[in-house]
Amino acid sequence: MKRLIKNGTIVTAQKTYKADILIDGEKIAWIGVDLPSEDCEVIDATNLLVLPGGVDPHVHLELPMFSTVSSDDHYTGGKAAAFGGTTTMIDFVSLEKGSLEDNIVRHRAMADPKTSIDYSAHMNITRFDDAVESQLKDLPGFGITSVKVFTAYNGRLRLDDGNIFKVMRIGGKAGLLTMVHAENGDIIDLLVSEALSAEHKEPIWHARTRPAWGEVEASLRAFAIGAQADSPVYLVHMNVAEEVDQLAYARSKGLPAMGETCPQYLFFTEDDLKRPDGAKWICSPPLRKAQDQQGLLNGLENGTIQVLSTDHCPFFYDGTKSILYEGEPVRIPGKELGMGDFTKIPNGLPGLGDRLVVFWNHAVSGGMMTPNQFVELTSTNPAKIFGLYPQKGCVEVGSDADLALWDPKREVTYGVAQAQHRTDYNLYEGWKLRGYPVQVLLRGKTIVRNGEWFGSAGQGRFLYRKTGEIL
Ligand code: DUC
Ligand code: ZN
Ligand code: ZN
Repeated sequence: MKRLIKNGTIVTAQKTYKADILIDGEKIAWIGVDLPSEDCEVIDATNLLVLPGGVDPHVHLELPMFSTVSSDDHYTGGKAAAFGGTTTMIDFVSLEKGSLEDNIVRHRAMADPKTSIDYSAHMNITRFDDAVESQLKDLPGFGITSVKVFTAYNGRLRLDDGNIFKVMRIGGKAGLLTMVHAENGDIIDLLVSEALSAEHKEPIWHARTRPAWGEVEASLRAFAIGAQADSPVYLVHMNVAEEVDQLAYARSKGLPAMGETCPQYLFFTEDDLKRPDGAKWICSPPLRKAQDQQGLLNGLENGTIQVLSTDHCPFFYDGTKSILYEGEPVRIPGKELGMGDFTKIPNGLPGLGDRLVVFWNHAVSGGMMTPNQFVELTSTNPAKIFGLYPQKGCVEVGSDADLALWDPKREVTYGVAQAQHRTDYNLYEGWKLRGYPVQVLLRGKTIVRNGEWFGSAGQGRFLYRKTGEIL
């Protein structure tokens, strides 16, 4: 049966207009005024906006960390995403034993049967040897057109600059985008060991041992290595105002440099780490200062930063106690592992389901951005940069019918009960939000309506991506 979304107001990155949307199977088949409704199931979108489903290009699902694992998997994470209006997510293939292909196959064997929304993955390049060197160019054949490298986590994830250069040089030729986690690994390790020797173990020391300037220099280094390797560079989880300056500088020189930030860096500061429950806010890189929040918001507003993602990597705050998830008790070791020692607190926080609602509330309901800019930052740009456009990221004939029916007037007191993440806390507990998705469709099928879930494990698909655009 065809479905007709009637009387809604479509919001794309370019324009806002009233029109009906005819869905045939999984695709948008027709967009027009007063479309005929014979033989259609009609969805009334009067007084609602119709947005393309959100695209979150930076999430970590079931990621092993320390002696535990991030508490959302591709089912629970996808479900939480859908409740918040996001219908596509991209996570990361960790590089463990075997070839790149072996690792991709293992990752997909874990994720494909579970995923409840469409997903793809980036490939982490955390070792560089002859095998990796020869296999990198094959990644697009597996539908993976982006890799992530690290300038921190010495001895674990970091590559030296020469090897980052080699990854970028091969990647640039093979149509891969290199994403960079930019911090100064040497200085972090030194400061962490000094802090521990001085018995500084509280969560605030997580921020104090990862200085902002380490990110500033590492981000310019990343762009400069990209320039030498003739490769595009995408800076992940930007959180420092001066990092935005580096990105603006690189772009002003004509470099193919892009970047993202995440809601936690816009709405919280390192002062939150000083709270009694500060462990909830531990993520890497850490939260910064009020002037950084402003620099990041300005960067999003003026187009220096292209994407708002989440770096979703949730852990329980108290993993010794169960929560009820879909009626069953669940507990997964979490932040309590680092009680009394910040270096043992799993790094990461929930955000996948929160991203659209908290950012809309602030940016659009707050009058700082148009709904079109919102769609651009949260759906269209990530779809373009990561090679999913126009299948995802837009409302166009021929695109997947991934849609969020959005009530801009709906007011919600938000928190762990509304967010559907599989964890025991939410950063935005008690926040009053204005603007909320009331119905969400994945490839034409309603998966969320008025707070009810109609989705299932495995209904999502792995997305084979093409080379993305440089924005
Ligand atoms: N940062 C986190 O906080 N968690 C997972 C990975 C990352 O980069
Ligand atoms: Zn990172
Ligand atoms: Zn991350």
